[in-house]
Amino acid sequence: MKKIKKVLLINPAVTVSKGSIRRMPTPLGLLYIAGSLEKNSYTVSILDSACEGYENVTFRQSEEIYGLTDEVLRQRIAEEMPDFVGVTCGFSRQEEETFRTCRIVKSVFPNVFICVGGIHPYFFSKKILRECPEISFIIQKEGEYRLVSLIDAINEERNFGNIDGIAYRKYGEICINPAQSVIKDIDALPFPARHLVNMEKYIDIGLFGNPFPKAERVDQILTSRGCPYHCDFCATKPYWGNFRRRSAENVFTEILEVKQNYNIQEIQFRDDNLTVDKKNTFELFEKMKSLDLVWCSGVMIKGLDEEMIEAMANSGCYKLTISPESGSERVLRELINKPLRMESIKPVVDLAHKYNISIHSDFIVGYPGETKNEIFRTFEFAKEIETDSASFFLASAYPGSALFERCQRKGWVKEDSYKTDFKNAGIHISPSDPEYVMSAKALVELVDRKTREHNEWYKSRKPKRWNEKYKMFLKKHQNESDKILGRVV
Ligand code: B12
Repeated sequence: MKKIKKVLLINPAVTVSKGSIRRMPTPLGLLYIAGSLEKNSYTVSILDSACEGYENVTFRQSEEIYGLTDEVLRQRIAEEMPDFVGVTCGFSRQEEETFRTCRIVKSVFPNVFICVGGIHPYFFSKKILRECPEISFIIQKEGEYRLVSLIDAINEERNFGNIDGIAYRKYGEICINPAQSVIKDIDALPFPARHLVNMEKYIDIGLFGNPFPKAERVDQILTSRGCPYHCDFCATKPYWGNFRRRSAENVFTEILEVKQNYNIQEIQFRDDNLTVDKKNTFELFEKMKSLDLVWCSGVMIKGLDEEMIEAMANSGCYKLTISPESGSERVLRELINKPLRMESIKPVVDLAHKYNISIHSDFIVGYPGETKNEIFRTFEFAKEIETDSASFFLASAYPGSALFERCQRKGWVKEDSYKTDFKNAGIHISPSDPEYVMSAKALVELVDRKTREHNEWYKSRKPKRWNEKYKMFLKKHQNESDKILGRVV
């Protein structure tokens, strides 16, 4: 058999709800894997269908898909002449585009092995191997070392029995070797292989995690993996496990690299929670003070005090995204399982404002078990804490979360509702259930209306701050100004 030398990694087209801001972050997972493959002497190329085909938008029911057409994708894959193909599937909703991509790969190179990875295939390995015969392997969880082990094993004609964390077929049966190890020393990983993608296009589009940047040239960096908490709706902990971080020195070196290579002026941290290890975070902020950079991130409210917020501001922070989730302590404690005290939230928002850092807040409403009063309390609470912008999301049963399992047990979601029923997140509680509050359709309308209302309310109160905040977005995406109000991040 021909030895594998050249690996092609593909980011499929992206599916979002109609009318959403079409974000275009770098495919960080693939960039990490590429770095690791290159270190092990494989030749790698990356085909980001979403980015290359960003302008090609098609519509399917309530969804919007952006990425290369079948024809162009086929042609691009053919040009790359890969010996092995890896495809990422980070969101459950991405399943259909992932399958489409794999079918196209096989139509061009029928003998090439395809491996997929990411959160969704991990939680649905059996189902995916059953439904998509084009896929030969699924990497379980972190892929940097596992993909190299898999390709080495194929090249050396070893069997896969003792490779940690892969799913595959053997004589028609599906075998899953569970992922038993995690990468403890993230500093040991090569930096994401940004040189393999057209960074200028991502920078030009400028819609990374936070689509409302302050500076012209943005990039993202991940400083940690995993989370110390285990919120009921979230798939992070079951996938990434316990919190692990990179050293401040290692992160700082990557920041210097992106600044130097791509003239980056703004860093958006892609972490679930940037400030878990306070000592290390202070060290990073201290180093960042020497750079002419601005930054933003999502953070956990717990542990944020004046010393931390001042250090953030001094190192260039202009915006934090917090997730109070609810205006009701009962909902947080009993339903969401989030260790957050209500009275700690407003002081953090006030402190951030004192240091001229803006605050975006994410809330979840319609949580199974939540009452109508609690839902409306959340809308009031967002105003009371005076968050600069807010997104109210409908409780969503994402595969991999405890909520998804509960909803399945109760019969509130269909197995594949994440594919067809995304906007109302697939949760349908029957009117005869004690948890029923209102229909899924009414809830969707409510969250959309309340998100818009909140953001209009803030705009009319602080017009100067508002204009400043959205200046860069409007400079690049003038004709999408209405999207700011609907889903402000
Ligand atoms: C940053 C982020 C975003 C960003 C950017 C996403 C992006 N495209 O990169 C933005 C803000 C756009 C976003 C949006 C949303 N997000 Co989000 N997001 C994240 C977050 C915090 C980090 C993702 C990330 O970059 N990880 C870092 C990289 C290095 O990891 P990775 O890509 O997974 O790759 C590693 C492995 O998975 C594996 N791997 C991945 N691909 C491949 C491929 C191969 C071949 C191999 C071998 C291995 C492999 O190896 C990689 C290296 O170790 C995760 C939570 C988390 N910690 O994972 C949620 C998460 C992925 N998001 C989630 C959700 C629900 C959403 C939204 C639906 C939220 C909403 N209501 O709008 C939207 C959906 C967008 C859409 N397309 O539909 C869920 C997904 C759950 C699910 N089962 O679908 C997650 C898990 C959070 C959660 N609450 O549970 N998100």
